[in-house]
Amino acid sequence: MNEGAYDERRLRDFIAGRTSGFSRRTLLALTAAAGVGAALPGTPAQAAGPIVKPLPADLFRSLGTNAETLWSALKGQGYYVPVDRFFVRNHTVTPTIDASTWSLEISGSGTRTAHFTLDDLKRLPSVTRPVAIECAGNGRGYFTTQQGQTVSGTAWRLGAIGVGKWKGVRLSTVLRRAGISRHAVDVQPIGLDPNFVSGGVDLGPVRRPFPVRKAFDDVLLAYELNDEPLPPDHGFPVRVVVPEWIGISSIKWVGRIEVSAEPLFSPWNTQFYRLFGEGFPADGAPFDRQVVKSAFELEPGTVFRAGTRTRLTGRSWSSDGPIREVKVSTDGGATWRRARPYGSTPGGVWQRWEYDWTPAAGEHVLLARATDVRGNTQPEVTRHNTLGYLFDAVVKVPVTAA
Ligand SMILES: Nc1nc2c(c(=O)[nH]1)N[C@H]1C(S)=C(S)[C@@H](COP(=O)(O)O)O[C@H]1N2
Ligand SMILES: [Mo]
Repeated sequence: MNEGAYDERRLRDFIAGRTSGFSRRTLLALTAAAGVGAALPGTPAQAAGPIVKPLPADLFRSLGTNAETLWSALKGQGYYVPVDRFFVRNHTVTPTIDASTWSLEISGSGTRTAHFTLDDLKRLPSVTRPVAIECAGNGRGYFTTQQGQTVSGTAWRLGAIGVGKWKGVRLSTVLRRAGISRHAVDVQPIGLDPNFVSGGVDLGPVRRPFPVRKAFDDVLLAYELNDEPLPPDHGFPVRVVVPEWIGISSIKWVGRIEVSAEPLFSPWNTQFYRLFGEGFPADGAPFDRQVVKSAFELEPGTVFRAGTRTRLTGRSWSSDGPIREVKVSTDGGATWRRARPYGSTPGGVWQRWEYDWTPAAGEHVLLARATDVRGNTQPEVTRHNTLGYLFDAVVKVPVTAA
């Protein structure tokens, strides 16, 4: 298939809501031909260390350039995850960006070119929305520790999720003002952090395209998190927030948004963030949405007092709608009972729940399984994929009572 034919087919796939069935080699060739990778002139992005905010050991587990939230640190917290414990996923480092000289460029074959300063964006009508940012690899470590499988990537437990209250401007508002063409099909935000180098290859700036349809549906350009200006680690001065889609969609430190009349590709939708392995297409299966998960607000190995009633708490979430029911087992899965939901659930992003338990002395295995309003639920085993994405199986949490 030549490139023209390929593009046509890809375009038809996009329009039909399908994104599978194309050749990886063609994709890689296209990625190379696109000539992406040059940093924007006049927008210095200095390294300030992988992560700027403090990462105390009672709030975070550090994983290279990333840090995951300890679930015990969410106990007693409200619906939103405070910034001091919001997980960070950096491909390289948090850049230092001067908001007074920063501007956002909108350009490409599907739009007129336009620039917006931070003040320009703040003058546009704003929206505030509860949205979860969750890494597609959240739970990846359990492929190994629970399923005995080999996967590559950061071995997250379940702490690569945070629900925030994001304020910003609708991407659709900005794209209309810029002068988006009716021929535009794809939108690709590009980060101002340093280029990502993998296996000695410079893959250019972090970026991942999504369809114009999604851009006009519910995507935000956020400049506030939890009623404060965006913190450096979470994308200051402006990040993209893509509700219900995997975290990589929500590009931080956005400097340019490419709007294209042709389908766009980046290593982040061809090499990474596809499902590879046995039973998947050779080119990998594409995906954008998250799955159903549950977590107890405690660490594995917690020691409880035997014979004393204790209140277990946790949270469950799905990208496909609010949670309908959570069941808990305290005996390794032999018996299950309903957990009690509590608290307000703005936007239905996740559900807090509690479960009273009086443990006998000894070892116990806790499990929680959620079902959302559409009937999606958590399996016992997640189907293996080599990059370890979308782990949704019920997690076994060993604890002790003494
Ligand atoms: N520019 C840029 N945007 C990025 C990333 C990055 O490394 N650089 N990481 C992505 C990934 S993989 C995730 S999971 C989320 C994490 O957002 P957070 O660090 O605010 O929690 O940001 C996404 N946006
Ligand atoms: Mo991620």
